[in-house]
Amino acid sequence: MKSSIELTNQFAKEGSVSFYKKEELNIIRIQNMHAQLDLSLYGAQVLSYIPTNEENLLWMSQNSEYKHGKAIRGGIPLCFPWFGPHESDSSLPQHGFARLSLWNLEKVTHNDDDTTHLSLSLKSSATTKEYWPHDFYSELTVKVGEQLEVSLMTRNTGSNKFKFTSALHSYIKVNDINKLSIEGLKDTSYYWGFEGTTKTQTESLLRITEEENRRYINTKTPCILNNLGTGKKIVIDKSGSQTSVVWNPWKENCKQMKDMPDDGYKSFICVEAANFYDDYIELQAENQHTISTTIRQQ
Ligand code: TA6
Repeated sequence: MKSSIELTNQFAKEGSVSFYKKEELNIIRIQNMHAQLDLSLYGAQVLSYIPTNEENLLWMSQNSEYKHGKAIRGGIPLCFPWFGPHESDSSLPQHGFARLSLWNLEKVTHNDDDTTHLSLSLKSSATTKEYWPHDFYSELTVKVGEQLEVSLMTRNTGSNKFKFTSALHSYIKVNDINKLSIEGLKDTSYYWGFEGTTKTQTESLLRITEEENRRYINTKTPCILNNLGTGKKIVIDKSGSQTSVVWNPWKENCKQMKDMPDDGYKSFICVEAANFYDDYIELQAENQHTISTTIRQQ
């Protein structure tokens, strides 16, 4: 693991790229004319995205820990190479090992339009093979501009095909969950949690009034979050994904989660681009797949 001094020497640029430590973890901060973004190298997890003169669009739990071996609660955790519990071995970590791994910072580039691109990599190793026996190379690209774009590319670097599921588990900050409505999922079928049959959403606007754990299938459309009362909308678009997840744990579950304040559920909604159910990804040797999400305020 590179120290923050080594990272600073290699990548820092006065006024636009800096590093700091949060408990055990190295965080990179990007600052440009469009936004400020913090990302943890552990998990390659975006922690915050603050468009200039605006508030953070992402939610981060004030009770989150920043320690190796723990998932960070908030921002955009990467779920890979499986989403949810492992399908056959419950001793393996929920949502895979990507969010629990130290990623390598490969590049930070600045472009003429003052956007900044970051790329981080994770490749198979003896450690990843304790969880998943395949050879792979994953690259996370984060584009910091007028909108936030996060793309997770995975390539099969072995000689046998493999399958995986994944998600960009975005925690979006909302002013008040009771005043939130989500547009874009009308007439879309979804599984609720681990239920085996689907329902179809008939409402054009989804309101969150209790625990929600909807896994929409065959959907490619953006979701628009209306923060009622503020006049602000957040648009979450995606590609390389036909599954969208909407999750809020609500009151009781939230109390059980140590890394979330008791009333945390009131101020976020997870809207996730995913590959799950029939939308799992199968890669032949040398093939690759990219799942992306964009988040912007309107
Ligand atoms: O995406 C929804 C979900 O899979 C829920 O079932 C819930 O467990 C959530 O993710 C959070 O998972 P985590 O392991 O981060 O507590």
